[in-house]
Amino acid sequence: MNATEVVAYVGLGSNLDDPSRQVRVALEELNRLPRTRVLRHSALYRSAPLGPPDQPDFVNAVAMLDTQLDAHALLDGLQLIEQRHGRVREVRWGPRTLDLDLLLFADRQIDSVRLQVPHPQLHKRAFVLVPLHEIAADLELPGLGPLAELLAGVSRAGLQRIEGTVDV
Ligand code: A4P
Ligand code: MG
Repeated sequence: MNATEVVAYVGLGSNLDDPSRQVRVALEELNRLPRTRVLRHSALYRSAPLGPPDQPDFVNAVAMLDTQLDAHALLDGLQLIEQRHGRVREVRWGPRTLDLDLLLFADRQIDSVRLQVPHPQLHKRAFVLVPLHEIAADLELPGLGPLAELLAGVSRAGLQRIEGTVDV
């Protein structure tokens, strides 16, 4: 890895139009972003919706990337993939075909108009912390502390690992 490459983590979520397939296809698309590779990804997890309860369960996963893109260019790439999946922004925290959140970008803390990293909700969400822990158990989150400690503070109720997940 040369000096311009960094490791980043992306959270994937879908609860419409065959969510498992949406997430699997998105993992392949992440791997095709310019100057970016998926190094590792978690299993898929089924999770009860956070937000309006009258919506289907989500499928969530987390991917570890290495990338030479800067954080905003990576966000552009994530949003293009979301758009290809027919994502229409309507209800906050409502149903979506694909949501890609930039969870972590190296050990950076970013607070711009378009981008907050670490993702502001990350430390409260079992559907992010559990799959993240599966692929990066020893992670330290900038400004937030050890992943294992954050994980101990959230409930796993409503979260279920989907067995039989195959690698891309
Ligand atoms: N933005 C700022 N920081 C980031 C970042 N780190 N990663 C900005 C991605 N985007 C970031 O996002 C709105 C704006 O956030 C973007 O334009 C970007 O510039 P959005 O995805 O359009 O809006 P949203 O997803 O409706 O809102 P929000 O607050 O991002 O929702 P979340 O946090 O993504 O949550 N329940 C379960 N079980 N599983 C889920 O995956 N997901 C959500 C959505 C709600 N409930 C869920 C799940
Ligand atoms: Mg989002």
